[in-house]
Amino acid sequence: MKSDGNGIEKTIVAKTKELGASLAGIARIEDLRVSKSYEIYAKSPFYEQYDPKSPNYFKFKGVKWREEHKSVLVWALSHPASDPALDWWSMKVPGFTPGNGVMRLQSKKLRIWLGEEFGINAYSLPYQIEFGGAFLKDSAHLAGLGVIGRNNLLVTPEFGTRVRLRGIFMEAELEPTGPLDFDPCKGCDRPCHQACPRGAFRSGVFERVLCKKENDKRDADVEIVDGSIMGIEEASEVTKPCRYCEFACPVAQGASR
Ligand code: B12
Repeated sequence: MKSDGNGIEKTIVAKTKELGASLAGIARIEDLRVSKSYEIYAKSPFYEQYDPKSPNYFKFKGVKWREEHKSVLVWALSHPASDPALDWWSMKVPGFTPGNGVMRLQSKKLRIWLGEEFGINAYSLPYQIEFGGAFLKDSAHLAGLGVIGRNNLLVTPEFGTRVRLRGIFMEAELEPTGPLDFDPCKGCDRPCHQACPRGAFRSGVFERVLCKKENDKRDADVEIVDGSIMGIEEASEVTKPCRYCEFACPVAQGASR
């Protein structure tokens, strides 16, 4: 299917927001394939299952990006500092974090709606790259939700860095809704770099190994949290990922949903 030029993209973005997304947009998969993360990741994968030498290196564990997938719908859910539990991990929570749980359901509803409303076949992307997921910051940049900041995160005008992302591949050639003309890091003295407890920006750019040290430590530092906080019946073991670089970003401080 091809865009009819009559604003199907606007209808899809509006529906995504109606279902609870804070921001939404569309990008071309051919642009995503050549985006920076794919170039870098092929040289230094975070997950050892990723095999850049395989004939089709988007193929992980039998999951493959299909030729028919032409566009990605990407959306953001605001994760304000006032609602920290959205981001806490528990094996007992569907989708592992309360925020991901919400986005998984949005994804299912959107996939069904795209089929019923427009006859578009869609594929709800898993979060993990090694199970066929896509790089969501690059997708969101191309779709115009925000730009990649010096903190290595997507910075959006409306919510700063404090969003979580999700995506759906669509068998439809749609017009991209981005990128955005926005340059929030220009002239900023980079409080995000100072805030990192591991000095992950000490060289001036993000160093994954240092960031991972902090998140691995937090992974081991589990706390028992009441089920009511995580939206489930029983108490569970919870880990709280690091958010110092996110919270330090001055863009849209104080924004809630
Ligand atoms: C693996 C992973 C991690 C790993 C490894 C991180 C890494 N960056 O390598 C660990 C556990 C360390 C981690 C840490 C964090 N993560 Co993380 N992570 C992921 C995951 C699953 C894949 C990311 C990845 O491997 N990218 C590939 C590498 C090569 O790229 P990169 O280093 O991240 O960044 C590249 C791009 O920015 C690109 N780039 C640079 N400039 C430009 C310019 C343009 C124009 C474009 C298009 C691209 C581009 O090049 C960069 C490499 O130098 C994504 C989810 C997903 N499916 O995308 C979440 C994700 C990126 N993480 C997220 C978050 C929030 C975090 C943390 C704050 C921890 C937390 N509270 O969850 C920290 C932040 C660290 C930081 N400042 O980057 C969010 C980001 C939200 C946002 N606003 O951007 C995501 C999207 C998950 C989500 N739930 O929404 N993460």
